[in-house]
Amino acid sequence: MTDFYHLPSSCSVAVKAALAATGEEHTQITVDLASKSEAFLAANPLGKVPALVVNGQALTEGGAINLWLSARHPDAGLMPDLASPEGAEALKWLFFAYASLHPVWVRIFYPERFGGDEGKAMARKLAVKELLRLYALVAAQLEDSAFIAGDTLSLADLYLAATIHWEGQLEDALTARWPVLADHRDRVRTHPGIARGFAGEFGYAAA
Ligand SMILES: N[C@@H](CCC(=O)N[C@@H](CS)C(=O)NCC(=O)O)C(=O)O
Repeated sequence: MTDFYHLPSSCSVAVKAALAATGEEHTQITVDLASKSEAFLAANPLGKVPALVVNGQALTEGGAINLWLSARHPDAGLMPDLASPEGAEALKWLFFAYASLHPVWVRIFYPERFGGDEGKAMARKLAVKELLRLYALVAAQLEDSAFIAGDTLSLADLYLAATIHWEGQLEDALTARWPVLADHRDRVRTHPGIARGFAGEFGYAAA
């Protein structure tokens, strides 16, 4: 039995997409961040999505959850052989997405955590600057390839495509500056197997 704790239009969309692509059976539980249930906090004491509870074992960290799902379902083709050069490239971008990019988005969503009430405007301003530096790398990579780690979709694409939808948080849209990001977002969210994960999210019609 698998329970998936999900917040619509958040980073947990990447796990929703991997669940759809792998066909892993699960029950989706929508989280209300303003009123966290005991079961959700037991799954992740930090009170963050995504969390997966598999036969009583709690899994957190979106990148780890998705790597585990992909290892369980190699036929879904969500990652190349990790020991190959392609695998190294896909892992590099997966960790870039979760370890470098996501924390910067957190600074934009919750600037008061980093600067308090007095410093939150500056915390947010510096985060936007850093975010643009990181998406410049993503955009440069996507000038030459359809997906972030080459011509085949991999797990980092799921997370990146979700985050590009958050550009409404910024004064200047990422996709206006880098149209390749819009192409990538649309390529991923309409990809066979993945599309069901994005359905009902970010204003798209439900499946
Ligand atoms: N390192 C965690 C971060 C998870 C995370 O920050 N999730 C956000 C939604 S995108 C959340 O639940 N935020 C609520 C909060 O920070 O209070 C992961 O990659 O899974």
